[in-house]
Amino acid sequence: MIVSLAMNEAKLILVLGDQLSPDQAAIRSARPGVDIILLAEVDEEATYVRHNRHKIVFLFSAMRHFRHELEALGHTVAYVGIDEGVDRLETAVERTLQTHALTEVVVCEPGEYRLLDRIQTQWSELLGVPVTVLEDDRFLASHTDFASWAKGKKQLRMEFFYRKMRERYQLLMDDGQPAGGKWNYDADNRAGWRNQRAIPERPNVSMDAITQHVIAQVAERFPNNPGDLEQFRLAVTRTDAQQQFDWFISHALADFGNFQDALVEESPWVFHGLVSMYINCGLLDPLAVCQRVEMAWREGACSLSAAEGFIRQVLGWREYIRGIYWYFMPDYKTRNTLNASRPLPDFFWDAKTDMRCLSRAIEQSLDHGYAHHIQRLMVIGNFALLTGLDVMEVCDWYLGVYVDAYEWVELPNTLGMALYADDAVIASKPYAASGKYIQKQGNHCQQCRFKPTKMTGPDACPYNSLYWRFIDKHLDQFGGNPRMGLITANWRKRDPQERAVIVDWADKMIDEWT
Ligand code: FAD
Ligand code: DLZ
Repeated sequence: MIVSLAMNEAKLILVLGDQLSPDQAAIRSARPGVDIILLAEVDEEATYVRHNRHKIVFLFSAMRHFRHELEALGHTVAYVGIDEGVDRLETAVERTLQTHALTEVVVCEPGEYRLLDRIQTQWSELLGVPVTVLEDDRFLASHTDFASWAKGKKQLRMEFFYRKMRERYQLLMDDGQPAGGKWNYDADNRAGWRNQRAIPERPNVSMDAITQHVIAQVAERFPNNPGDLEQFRLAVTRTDAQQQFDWFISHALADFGNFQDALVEESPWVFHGLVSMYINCGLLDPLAVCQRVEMAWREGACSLSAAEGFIRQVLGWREYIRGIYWYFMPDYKTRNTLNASRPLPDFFWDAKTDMRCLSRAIEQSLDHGYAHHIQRLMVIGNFALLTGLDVMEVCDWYLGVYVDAYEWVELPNTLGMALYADDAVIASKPYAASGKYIQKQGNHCQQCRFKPTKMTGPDACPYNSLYWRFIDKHLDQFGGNPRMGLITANWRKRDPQERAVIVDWADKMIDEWT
């Protein structure tokens, strides 16, 4: 008797907007016909940073489609739409508990500390029922895996973590050795763009009535957020996301390797995968994506350096970044190694700057919610690093503006990798570069009024003097870093008057922007 009562006690399974996988832990625990699955579009999640409208449309439409996917699997779904004006997730949960006889809440752990902390410390008391948080096992390294790898190590370098992951998942391995005899083909992934290839047109994703309705709602509710909704082209179902990925395999993967770091005036996407948004919200599975890329290489559809370059990003960087986030939070978010505190220039919100590379990268980030890695790291991030922009303001910008951004992945990439603010956990030296690097990687400089060959003066590329000012400002700090030794020694050798002119010029520009 007791057993059957317990069996009939129904649970509320809360599914967050980035947990849209039918086999995630909380949904696996759901009993069709007994438990209720709740999906809720709520004000707080839509406004805690200034999200790109593409991100909001993408998630709301994907959530609405996921509801139908769950119902087709026999689940009962309670759905709260944004027009119901529910303030936050706990309110949606509370209401559902009141309208159904439910005795427990189950949720797969969220990807942001702010939410996990609140659920773990407040929800049970607030809601009056037990709340169970299940580990998110859609990732390929669990918290325990990462912690046991990290334990006792002085430096947590991605490369060594990645090798372990390759062995564990037997990706690109032949007889216990890395395929081709090398673990990493990064040196083959850095070609600059000189119009070597035609860049294929991305296929259109068909837009159904659900997405059109969400676009209208979001346009009305979020009139001042970035995002040109006329250009919304993202897949919102598992099938369409898979089709986008299949297109990448057939049309772009072969060139992805060579041009991974290229900066291209004509195309925001170049040969990139455009899959982070789908993997991060659960429409694509990270292991399946890697296995498919390995298969493409084994079938001769791409080079080993292309396949390895891609798998390194997903199996290596993505898992490593997530490991770092949970290993060091909440302290990680408070770090600011270089004491950067300048306010964000206005052009972060309208892309109106004459620096062509920066303007293009910001413009497409605002319009589409997408920029590829080198734009995020070496154009926008590099500018923020050199200028000393406030770490939290920059992080909030990245968290809002990109369709694929959740704090577990945004924060270590921005605060750690781009801004060198995490006490050198991720990067052993700052990813700082002058205009020369940007010129080498692409063709923006040809359209730019600034000259990468000039250091100061109205037509000098600002990245040049900003770079040397940055070195000058942190000379003592960087002087002790063996990887920065040559650069700092070169700077010290320069004529003090010449140095002062460069630093003053950079200071003047920074004062104008911030
Ligand atoms: P591709 O170039 O095709 O790469 C394939 C996949 O590898 C990506 O889809 C992604 O899943 C994974 N990947 C590659 N690099 C990283 C990385 N450093 N960290 C995690 N995954 C990686 N990625 C996000 O998913 N969300 C973010 O909020 C985010 N913020 C970033 C902020 C900064 C400052 C930087 C430098 C990088 C950030 N990245 C972020 C990583 C990377 O830039 C994006 O994953 C990538 O640009 C997504 O485009 P894509 O799918 O075309 O990637
Ligand atoms: C990003 C986002 C947005 C815009 N809106 C919602 C929402 O209304 N409901 C929801 O469940 N999730 C949303 N999300 C994703 C969450 O912010 C995300 O689940 C947490 O930040 C944890 O990663």
